Amino acid sequence: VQTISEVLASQVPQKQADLLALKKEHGSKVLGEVTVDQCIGGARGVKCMLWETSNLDAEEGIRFRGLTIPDCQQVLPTFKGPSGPENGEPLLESLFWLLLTSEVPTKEQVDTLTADLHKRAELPGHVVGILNSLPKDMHPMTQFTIGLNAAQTGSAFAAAYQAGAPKSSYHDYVLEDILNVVAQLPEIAATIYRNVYFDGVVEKDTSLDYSGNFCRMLGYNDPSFDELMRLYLCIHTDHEGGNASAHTTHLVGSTLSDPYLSYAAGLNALAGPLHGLANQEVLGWIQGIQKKMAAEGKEINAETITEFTWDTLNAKKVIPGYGHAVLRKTDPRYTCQREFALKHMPDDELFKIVNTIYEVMPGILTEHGKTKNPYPNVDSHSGVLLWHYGFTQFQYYTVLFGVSRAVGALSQLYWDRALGLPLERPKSVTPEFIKNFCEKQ
Ligand code: FAM
Repeated sequence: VQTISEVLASQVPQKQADLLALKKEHGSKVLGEVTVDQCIGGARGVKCMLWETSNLDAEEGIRFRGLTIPDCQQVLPTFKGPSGPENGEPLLESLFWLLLTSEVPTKEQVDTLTADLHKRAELPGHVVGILNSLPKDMHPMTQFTIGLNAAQTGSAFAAAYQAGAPKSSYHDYVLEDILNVVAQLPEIAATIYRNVYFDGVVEKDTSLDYSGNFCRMLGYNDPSFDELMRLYLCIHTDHEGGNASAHTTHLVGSTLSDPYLSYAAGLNALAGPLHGLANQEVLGWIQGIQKKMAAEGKEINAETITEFTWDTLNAKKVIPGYGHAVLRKTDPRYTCQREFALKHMPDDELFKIVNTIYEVMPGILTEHGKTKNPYPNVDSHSGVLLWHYGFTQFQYYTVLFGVSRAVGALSQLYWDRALGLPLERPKSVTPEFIKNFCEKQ
């Protein structure tokens, strides 16, 4: 069975030639214009970066190497069997293989990757000590990025670059780092969780897959929760290149900062409330409803949720878990979580509240008239599933998002280096320039 490194090495020459041919044939062609609104408004829709591992369609949502989430659930190897819903959710390692190679792996290939990641999971000696020294009230995402930066002493790319490695070999060392980072993130994440909320003890079980072992390290021993973790980690991996955590990783990596430093930067973007921290914000918002209705002795229903929503909007605050910079329909990452809940926890209290929110929110946000997308995104459902299994520490939720997003952002980083993509450096313009330039038009 070919290992992931062997498969990738066999693909690089042809991919390099294909990109050169694309550049040669179409390099001077125009992909679109940039308006003043886009320049001032966060570059929405500006086509100016190459990303091959996934693509996001505003209407239908994400495709991982051309496959939708239901496609992945059909064809990617699962924990029990080769593939198919009766065998459960795809393994994160299956999706990692697909994102890196664009090929659907066999269960045998995935098993080699699982074993390889377990082998690479040992943290450098000083990392746990540094994590244990951090204050318990430091946000878990801040601890996470410190832990990853601390592990950077293990970067093969940084060492090779300092030793004068030729540019043609960069992607080989970057792949080493990428596999090591993905392998080490669960123990860094679990150490933080066990330190902050329990006794600091992390128990591994490397007889399981990546997700199952991660659940044991977190202190969970429920095969149903293992299945949720497989789904959760798969759907948060990649959402094309423009989202803040993927884009930051790509930008920092373009300076030849190694994958540890590049993804640590991406994690700091993910820690933002408008991005990955929204999954924590959703639970806080729902708890706000529960507290208010309990205090007023009212039932939580469409009417009281509507009232609470308008209170939030009138206070000039956003409804976490709704809206999206690209999506204009319900996020398929929401839909697959809903299906998981219908299958595993149809009578869950919080699931019923999320359903009622879904019934009223699009109408309210449309009436409010500001957001371009009144539908739910991935974050409005993820906390409900975790909470059901007793994972109620929602200040920690974005760390789980961070373990997953590494797989997407770093899979692309491999191809950035293998294809020799240069330092990313868009042109900024001053207000005066815009004024003068536009007055001449
Ligand atoms: N609640 C209230 N107002 C919202 C809103 C929401 N859920 N979503 C957008 N708006 C507002 C937005 O604040 C803006 O108002 P201002 O002009 O006063 O700034 C207006 O609607 C137009 O915004 P937009 O063009 O529709 O959205 P953006 O592309 O600017 O922003 C989001 C996209 C995701 C940042 C925005 O929808 C939002 O803040 N959502 C709530 C936070 C959230 O759930 N983020 C997680 C997104 C998820 F995909 C992820 O990254 N994990």
